[in-house]
Amino acid sequence: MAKHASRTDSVLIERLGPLYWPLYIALLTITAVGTLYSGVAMAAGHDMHDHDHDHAGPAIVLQADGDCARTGKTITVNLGDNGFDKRDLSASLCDVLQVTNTSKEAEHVAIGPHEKHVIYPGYAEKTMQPGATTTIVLRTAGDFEVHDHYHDEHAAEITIRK
Ligand SMILES: [Cu+2]
Repeated sequence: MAKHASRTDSVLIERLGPLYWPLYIALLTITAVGTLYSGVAMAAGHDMHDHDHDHAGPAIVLQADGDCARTGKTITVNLGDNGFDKRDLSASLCDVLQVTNTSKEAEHVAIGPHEKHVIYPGYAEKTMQPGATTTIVLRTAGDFEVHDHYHDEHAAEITIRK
């Protein structure tokens, strides 16, 4: 009797076994695609933008994509009383963004949305008096908003390619 029962069990397992394979593969695929997607989204800076207005969590600390021992071209932008004189910037990794306060008031260049600045590697936010220049080595690639924290309606977009 016992012999018969165990035989039935093994037949059952043999029959059910193949059914689990598609499920197992589907699960693996979903996990792999999910991991890939979140990596790509983070690199492109998209995920941050979509969720920043919904909640205020801890600041996002970006990792550098390069040490930028050698820097590329310098992109100069003026931040005046009406905001940035260039609002759609494109750069390559390790280029240098140089923002000069040409307005009559103190300014403060921040990266990311006003509600949730990102911590950009090598850049410490600080107040710029009229005439002062802030220099940012573009060590992390992605699409970012750059804004004047004291007049947050003054913003520009920058795309940094690897
Ligand atoms: Cu801000």
